Amino acid sequence: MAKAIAAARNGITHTWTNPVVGAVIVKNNQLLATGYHHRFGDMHAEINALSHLQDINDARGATMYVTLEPCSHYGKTPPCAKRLIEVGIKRVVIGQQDPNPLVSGHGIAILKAAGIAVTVLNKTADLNVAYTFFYQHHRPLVTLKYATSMDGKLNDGSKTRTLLTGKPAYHDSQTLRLHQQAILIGETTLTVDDPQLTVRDTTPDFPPIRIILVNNAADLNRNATVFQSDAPLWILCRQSTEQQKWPDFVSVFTDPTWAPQTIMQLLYEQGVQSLLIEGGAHTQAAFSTAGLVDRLVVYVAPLILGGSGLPAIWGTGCKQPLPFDLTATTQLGNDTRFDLRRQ
Ligand code: AOF
Ligand code: ZN
Repeated sequence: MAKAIAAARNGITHTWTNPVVGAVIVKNNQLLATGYHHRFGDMHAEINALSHLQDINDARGATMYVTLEPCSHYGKTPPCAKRLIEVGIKRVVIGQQDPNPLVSGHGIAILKAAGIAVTVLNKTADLNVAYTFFYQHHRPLVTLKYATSMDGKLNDGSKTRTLLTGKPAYHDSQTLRLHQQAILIGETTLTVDDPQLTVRDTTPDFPPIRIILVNNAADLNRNATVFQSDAPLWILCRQSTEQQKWPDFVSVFTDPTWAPQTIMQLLYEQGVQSLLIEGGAHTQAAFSTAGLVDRLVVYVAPLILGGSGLPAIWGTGCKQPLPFDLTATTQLGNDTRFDLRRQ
């Protein structure tokens, strides 16, 4: 299974809303083939492993170790469970039952009905944290990310972007974006920071959807940097007073309040499994107090801003302190990254 897990990892950042999956085929204590799901829409790991056998007849009587339950449905590809039966696999060891209701338990049932010995280990859910979370909780896994000074401030109170952290933290935050399916900011951040919200250091196979929360879509400045990339851009507005002609990469959604729960519902319906919130203080407060922050990534820069800058979370008050567990601290040049997980 360790080899199947290592193979699965090769798919990270390429499989988009599909899980990363790895598979190995073993017979007479010999590793015959390894495979993984390379990219969204491509063949599944099990079929990829079978394709690496010298002779397909070698599959007869073999054991497959696969990190996720083999699928039972006709999706972009035919069901893997059926194929494993056809080629004569005798035993399947599964790392995790598939949380996707299309498959969950059905793949195992099909294999068992064909007389295949099946073992489920429950040890690979860490490979697909957001995928698993999405199907279990019916909303995306939410990570809140911000950078602060030593006195916990986001900016110096001026109307322009305050640069707090250095180059290593910048590159690190680009990697963080690369692993997300959507990035959300509020209107003040859009105006003050004028960000592009794209992944910069690499070209992602599937760029995260950029989501901006604004009051009136008609008031948006069309020269804003966010319009200079054609990565998907969703405008969540409370009103849109005129019929606009938007570029193809833009989608507009209207709701009078856009409460965090309503945003979660939209993202769930649209199949978005992970969301990164990148500001500002009010948006961060709204999601925190709604209990919708699952992960925190905080970059702390070694300086004091003082003055009238905004604290990281500002506006809506928490009824009681929100407890997190610290999972990692990383030094990035002069800055420190704190990783926390909701208790
Ligand atoms: C994958 N790769 O290696 C396995 C998957 O739309 P499809 O046909 O690609 O099916 C996607 C679903 O298939 C996915 O949500 C999961 O339930 C199941 N297994 N998917 O992308 C794989 N084994
Ligand atoms: Zn499959």
